[in-house]
Amino acid sequence: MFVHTIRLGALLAVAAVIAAFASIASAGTPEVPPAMRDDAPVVSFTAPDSITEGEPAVFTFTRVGGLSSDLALNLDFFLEGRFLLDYEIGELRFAAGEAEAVLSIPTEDDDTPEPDGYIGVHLQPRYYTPGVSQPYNPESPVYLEIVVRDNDRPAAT
Ligand SMILES: [Ca+2]
Ligand SMILES: [Ca+2]
Repeated sequence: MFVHTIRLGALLAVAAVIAAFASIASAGTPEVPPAMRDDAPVVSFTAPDSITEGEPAVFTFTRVGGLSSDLALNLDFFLEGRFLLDYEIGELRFAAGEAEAVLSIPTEDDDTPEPDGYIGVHLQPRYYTPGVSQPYNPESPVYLEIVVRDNDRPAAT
């Protein structure tokens, strides 16, 4: 549900995003990258409605348009519940020539009865500059979440 985009969740990609900005800033070349044109690819993504804990949460991204260069995505992550095995999620990018990029986040099948949770991904524009064409254009819906269902029964009392 889109309402969750305004919720403050676990922002897991901050370090990767900052690192990406830093490397671009230090490059110091005023050259306009090839993707910064009006023919910027359109990126959309899909995800299942729900999984059971222990299954990976898989978000599949597709780009339509220029495929010649690699393309990093700017993602925000939202989380409810304790389902992740690893809270460090690396940068996701399309390889040059590839129209599809898959983000697979492993979840843990623990023994703890707990409420169902979710993993949400918000696809953001990349390096937003007012009035300048973007390296890619996110296609709606830009936010999807996968419900993570618990599969443990409460302990007998
Ligand atoms: Ca379990
Ligand atoms: Ca559990």
